[in-house]
Amino acid sequence: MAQISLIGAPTDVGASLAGCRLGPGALRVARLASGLRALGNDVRDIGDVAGPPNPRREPVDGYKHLPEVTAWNHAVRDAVAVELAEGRLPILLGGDHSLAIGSISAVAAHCRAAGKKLLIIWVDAHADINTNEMTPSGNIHGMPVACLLGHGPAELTGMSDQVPAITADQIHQVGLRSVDPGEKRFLAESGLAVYDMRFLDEVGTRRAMTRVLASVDAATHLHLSLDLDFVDPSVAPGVGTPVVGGPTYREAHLVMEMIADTGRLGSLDIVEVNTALDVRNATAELAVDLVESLFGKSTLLRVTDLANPPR
Ligand code: NNH
Ligand code: MN
Ligand code: MN
Ligand code: MN
Repeated sequence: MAQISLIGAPTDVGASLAGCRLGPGALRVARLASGLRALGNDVRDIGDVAGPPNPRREPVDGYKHLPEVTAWNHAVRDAVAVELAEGRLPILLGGDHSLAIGSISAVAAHCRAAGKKLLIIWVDAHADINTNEMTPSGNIHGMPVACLLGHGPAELTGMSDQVPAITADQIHQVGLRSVDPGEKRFLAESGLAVYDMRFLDEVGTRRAMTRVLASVDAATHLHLSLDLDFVDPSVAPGVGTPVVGGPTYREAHLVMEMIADTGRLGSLDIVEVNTALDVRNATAELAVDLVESLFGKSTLLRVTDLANPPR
């Protein structure tokens, strides 16, 4: 059982389409907190952090809304750091995926201070490893992995206790199926572990996840960065940049269940839920279902329950 803190960051300054600023509210309406409490967790909702509105400006030097993205990420970084310092497990409710820069910068600094080994599982249809020179869009939600690896503007690469915030061996990407040409080169050069859709098809979700999690041990802090566009858009329609050919409802659940089984989840981002594009809040409800599995909800008793069976 975990001490969980929910942190809302209602913004879409890093995205292409407006609407994921409504994500935190949609996730709350889908009963995220009560779902987690029903599993025995202590849940504190700290509310939303604040930041500037979306100015809807054109990119400058290849970055759209860099000052606004920076401001939101400072707020997220600081809120996540406070909850981690109190020994709690922060869940960032986005908002767009650029917010993972602040969230993971705080997590990386925390892990270094605590002597923990950080492994980030980046679950997404996209690689999010663009730079201002490679980006097709200028949207910073396509750049957080590059920024965390030290490639980006100083405002965003310098949010942790060191630059780069993380190294390529600390991140494994799962579910990719839309990677821009510059990103393909960057991924190959950085040697980052990518389990793309073809890999999941050929090897199977279970065996792929066994490899993703192979290095996890008692000293590991797992951070899951969950972009809801990971799941096939037939199941997760409420996202700004849907890509066909994603995991089914059950395949996505197996990914969560296998992470749950490690018992090492230390922090989580839930991002890119775009309520304005959703159908009856289905994508927020899917996110809550996935998070319940991530925190151990299962059909049958789990091995870890046997010592302490629920009544
Ligand atoms: N790769 C594209 C870009 O950089 C799309 C990124 N969109 C995402 N990423 N939703 O997860 O603009
Ligand atoms: Mn993403
Ligand atoms: Mn994505
Ligand atoms: Mn439910």
